[in-house]
Amino acid sequence: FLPDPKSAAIVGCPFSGGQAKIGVDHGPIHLVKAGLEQQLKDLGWQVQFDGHHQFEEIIEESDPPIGNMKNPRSVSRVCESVAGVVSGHARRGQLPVVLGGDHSLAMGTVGGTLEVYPNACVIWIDAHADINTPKTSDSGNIHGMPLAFLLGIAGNVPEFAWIKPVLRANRLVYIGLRDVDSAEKRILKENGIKAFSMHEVDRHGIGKVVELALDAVNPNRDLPIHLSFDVDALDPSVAPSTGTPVRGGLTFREGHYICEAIHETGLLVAFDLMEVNPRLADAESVRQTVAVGCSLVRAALGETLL
Ligand code: 4U7
Ligand code: MN
Ligand code: MN
Ligand code: MN
Repeated sequence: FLPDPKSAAIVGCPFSGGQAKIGVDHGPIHLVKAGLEQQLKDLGWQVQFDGHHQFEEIIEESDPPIGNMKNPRSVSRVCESVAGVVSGHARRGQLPVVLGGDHSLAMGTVGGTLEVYPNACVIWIDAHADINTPKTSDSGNIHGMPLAFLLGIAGNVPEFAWIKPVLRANRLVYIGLRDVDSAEKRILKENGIKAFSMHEVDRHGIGKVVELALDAVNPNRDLPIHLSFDVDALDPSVAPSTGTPVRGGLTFREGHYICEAIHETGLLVAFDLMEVNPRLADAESVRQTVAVGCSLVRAALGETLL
């Protein structure tokens, strides 16, 4: 089944433990302060927002690395709780709009979506592939690993045993990649995962790329879609306030086009907006990044230009 038409739930996830820079936990607060809830209501949506999630009680005070994984217990417990919240909203027919926080949270968001929509496909918009395993990751930052856990290729990490290998490689597609680690390139090849890097965006144009991406994971246009948007997919001139900016990214319009085109399929069941960090860059850059974040959510929920 699909969610009720025009019923959404904003899930604010102020969490930064999947990476090392302070501030990304303030992303959701800024996005909501900018008026996101009312903006979605103005588009005709019923919006539930119960305040940001409080992770203090489940975050582990002492959380030494496991192998090279940083803050593993906190990340795991936060994601497990987010998965429950997301699946709860989805079961009630609402479209979860999850505001990060860092992209490790996607273990929770995608996990939650796939509990309710087991055949959903995932469209991952990012400069990065986020598919390192604990063994291949150089940084140890778990926001670079969520897809490895979701695909079940991360190896045996007992702390993450709750994550079932719910995502199949043929249901995952990327747009926007331009900073992929060499081990990640191997993982993508070995698993036959479809990816459209900035090279393909340059070659075909964004319109064609979105069509090809949908052909890859949703050939009959009948499967539910989880759209996970890392704001660093956008060019740093468009979205400067993020922890791992990479030049040569999507333009303002290319980012919005992706959201608009996915909305037009009528198949969107969950949307993540991740990695907005209002503590990085100057006040005007922060304002710009938060505004573009809100605007992407609106596009995914049906805002049109005409
Ligand atoms: B994000 C990186 F090494 N691949 O694993 C890593 F380049 O959620 C970056 O996309 C990960 O922002 C970026 O640390 C994670 C690095
Ligand atoms: Mn990224
Ligand atoms: Mn990411
Ligand atoms: Mn990032």
